[in-house]
Formats: sequence, structure tokens, C-alpha cells
Amino acid sequence: LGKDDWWKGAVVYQIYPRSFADSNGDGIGDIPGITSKLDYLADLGVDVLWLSPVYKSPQDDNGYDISDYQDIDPLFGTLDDMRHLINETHARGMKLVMDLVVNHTSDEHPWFVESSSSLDNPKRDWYIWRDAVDGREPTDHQAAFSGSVWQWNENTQQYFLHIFSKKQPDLNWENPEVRAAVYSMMNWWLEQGVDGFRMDVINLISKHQDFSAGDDLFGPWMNGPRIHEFLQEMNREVLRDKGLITVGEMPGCTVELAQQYTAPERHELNMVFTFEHMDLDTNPEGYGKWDLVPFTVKALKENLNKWQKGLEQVGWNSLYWNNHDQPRIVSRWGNDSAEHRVNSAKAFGTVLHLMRGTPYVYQGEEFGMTSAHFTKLSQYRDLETLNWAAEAPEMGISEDYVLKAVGYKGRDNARTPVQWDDSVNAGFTSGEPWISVNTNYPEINAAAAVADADSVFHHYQKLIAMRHGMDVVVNGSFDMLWIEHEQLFAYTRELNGRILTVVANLSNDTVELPGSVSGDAVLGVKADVLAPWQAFVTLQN
Ligand code: TEU
Ligand code: CA
Repeated sequence: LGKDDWWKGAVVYQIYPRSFADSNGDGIGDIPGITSKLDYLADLGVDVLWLSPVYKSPQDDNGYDISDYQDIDPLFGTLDDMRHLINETHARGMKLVMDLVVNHTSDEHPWFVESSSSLDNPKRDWYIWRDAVDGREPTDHQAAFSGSVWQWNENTQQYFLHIFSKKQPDLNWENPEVRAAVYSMMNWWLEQGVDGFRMDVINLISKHQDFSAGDDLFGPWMNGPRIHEFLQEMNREVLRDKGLITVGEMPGCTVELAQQYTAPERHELNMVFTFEHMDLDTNPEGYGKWDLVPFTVKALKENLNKWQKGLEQVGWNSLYWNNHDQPRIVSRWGNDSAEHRVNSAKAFGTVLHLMRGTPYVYQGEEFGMTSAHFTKLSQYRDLETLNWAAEAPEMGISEDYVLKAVGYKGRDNARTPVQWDDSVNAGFTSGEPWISVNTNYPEINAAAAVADADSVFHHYQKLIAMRHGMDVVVNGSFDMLWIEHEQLFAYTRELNGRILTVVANLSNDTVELPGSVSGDAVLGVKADVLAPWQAFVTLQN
């Protein structure tokens, strides 16, 4: 692996700073808190840290509503704290990636304040403004966080577009001044020493200008006619030939589109985050993420096989189960009971980390943190959850169903504080945490996991070491085994005659293998009958 593809052998760790580590007792995680945990992260073996936003923000969407891209919000610290974190990260041989949120800004960003000040302000066209139609919103499109995508601006008697909250107005990427301002800001962050970007909903920046293209939540806004032009322009103006890592978060991205976004010769992105596997428990004909359908291992295998084969010869996959928007996998599709949690978390980690692609570890996943298991609406903080709970009654949805749905799939499930040890508030803060610490922290915490050789933590360390040490893990081909099987997730990786075989029982049942597996165990215990959540890996030279 060289300067231009080192990221194929890397493992990325996502930090959600607000919930990671609080250094000053205000109950909110911050940048000095992150710096204090760098040795722990280096010990885990990850190569890249991706920080969710720490820029100036009114915090309407926990920092994904940015009011100054080139300053740090005092909640998280200062630019000097940021520069210190970058230096300390590099000193440990790790890289640091920022979250680039440029589909929209905060409505408190000076750009929007100017744009909304008058019809003829020079920045009017930096956002997407439309007249009322028959005295109401220009279209019926719904926003991702409830309500219309159109917000009336009294000052200039027009509506502006916001796919997310009304405090997150969409930038107008058709305007070359907007694009130039974004590229200038990105280059400034590269001058600060960052090593790449995770790009928030980046396939929404080119929108179908007639707002047509289907009634999917993001239909009219995603994968628009100029998306490749914009990404290739960004690549030329900012990213090319600098040995960076880039990943585009892409709701509604297909394998075919991902081949175009990630084919190296197209000079767009290194990889994308697909949402397809994350929507397998969402009713495709339903009203959205809260319309739940049962998950099956078979559906998961079919989807991931499609992505593994689709990007095997072209481009590159990201690999993830968890992030700050998704419930934790061990609770969502695994088994987080006292009896099975550790093996279930290990099994999902094994399946993910040995596939072809770059794995992402979400804070706390490495030691088997679970979803929140909140019981009251008052425990939730996320506007996506609270806005839906508020509109549910007029949709005829009961409060019982709301609590069940948000308990299973709400984003706060991933946002409870990282559980560092068994001291008060799990060592996250000496103050009052902004969101409740999971009550299971005395048993489930990083200190206990690091001290236990059989923990999820040490299993993740081994998986990461395998990616660093085995060419077949990075460059091997991928072939699913027993794809029809309802409980086993099994596949082979092959390179120059070496065959790695991964077998995992992703169920609560005891399962007999449908066939024999070659090679000697390199992880776990090779067996013909697998206990619930048992997994093993063999290598045949
Ligand atoms: O998420 C984009 C996105 O589509 C998710 O919000 C998704 O719609 C939702 O979580 C349903 O599961 C990105 C960020 O990751 C998210 O935190 C932000 O809220 C959003 O964009 C707006 O910036
Ligand atoms: Ca703090």
C-alpha cells in the first residue's frame, strides 16, 4: 500500500465528541477529553480518528448545523486545543479526519444571515429560495426531521429549502461562489494538518432542479445531475495527490453509483457510506425509519454480498455497523443479554472486519457498549426523535409505539456517554451528563474490557492486527458461503492461494455447519457445530 491507497489497510475510529470524554466537568465531551484518550486508541490499534463536528454551532442538530467552519465551538474547546489534538494524534502515528458538513449550514451562519437579509443581498443565491405557490409551500416534500422542507422567511417573504431541520438551510451548490468558499475552507483545514474528510450527505449537494425524482425522503435531492462534476471539481481544487482519506456519506446510494463515486481513475472519493444494509429493518413501502419490519440475517448477507461483489474489481467499500445515527448493532441485530453480549459483539466484529473494505469502529463498539434502553421520552435529546414524537399523534401513532420505535432505532441509542470505568458517570464526566449514562456501565466499561483478555476489546485488537498483518484481508477476493443459510454469516477471502475462511453464527440457536471448512483456526475455535453467537476464522496457505 502506498501514498495513494494506504487507507485500504486502515481502520477508522469514529468519535462523537459530545459523548466521548468530558475534561472540564460541564457534562459535555470535549477536545481535551479526546486528547486524554489517545493512548487508549493507539493501544486498540486504529489508524485514523474521525471526529463528528466540533465547529461553532447553535447545537440544534448537535453540531451538524455549523455557524463558523473555521472556529471551534467553546463547548468543545479552542482552535489551539484542536491543533494540539492533531499534533498528539500524529505523534502516535494516527491520522485525523474532520466531518465536512457542506450540504447545509446553520441559519446562524453569517452567510445565511446575509442571504436572508434582503432579496438583492450578494449572498441571496447562496441558498435555495422560492416564492410561495398559491399562498403556501412550493412543494409537499417532507424534511428528514419532520415538517415541510420549506421554511417561510418573513423578512424577505420567500421560503428557503432545508432537507433537515429548519435551522439547517441547504446551500446552493449551483452557485460557483458557494463551491469556491467551501474549497477554500477545506484547504484551510488541510493547512491545519488534518488528513481527510468524512463528507456529510455529500450526494445531496447536486439536487434535481425541478425537485422531481421520486418520493423517497431524499429522492429529489440525491445524486443530482452535477454530482460527479462537483466531486471532481472538489478533488481538483482540494483533495488530489495529497495522500488523504475521503469517505462520502450517501443516503440512497446504489452499488452502481458507488462504482462511479469510488473508481480511482474518476478522482472523486475513496469510498462511500451506503445506507442500504442500515435500512433492512425499515418498511420500504412505509412512512420512514420508524416503520419497522423484522431483520433477517439472510437479507443482510444478500445486501453485503451485492456490495462486496459490486466493488470487488471497481472502487472500494467502507464497512460499518455503527455510527452516531444508528442504534448499536449488538442490541439492534445481536443479543445484548448478560449471557450472549460479548460473543454477539465479537461475532459482528469478526464478520465486518475481515470483509473487503475499510472498517469503521464507532466509539464504545470496541468493548461492546449497548443501546440505551431508555424507558421515557424525557430521556431523549435528539431532535429527529423529539420532532417525530411530537407529530406522531396527528399521524395516528400511539405513544407506546413511539417509545418502542425510538427505543429500538433512535439515534440517542448511540449517543449515551462512553463508559470508561465503573466510577460515577462511568468516568465520562465529573458533572451532570447532557444525556443519561447507560445503567449497565458498572459491568460494561473500557477499563474492565482492557483488563479482560477475553473481552470484545482484545478481540477488536486482534481483528485490527489481522488487517495490518495479512495481505489477504486487505486485497483478497470475497466469496459468500452458504448464502441461503438463515443463521450463518460465512465467507472466504483468497489471495495467491491463501484462503481465509470466516464463519459466524449470528443467531440464538446452535447450528451445524452445512459443510467442512479448510485450514487451521487463527481466531476462535474451529468447530462443526456452533453455539449461539460463536464465530471462528481459519487460514489455509
Ligand atoms: O445524517 C444523514 C442522514 O440521512 C441521517 O440523519 C438519517 O437520515 C437518519 O439518521 C435516519 O437514520 C447526517 C449526519 O450523520 C446526521 O447526524 C445529521 O443529523 C444529518 O446528516 C444532517 O446533517
Ligand atoms: Ca466538557
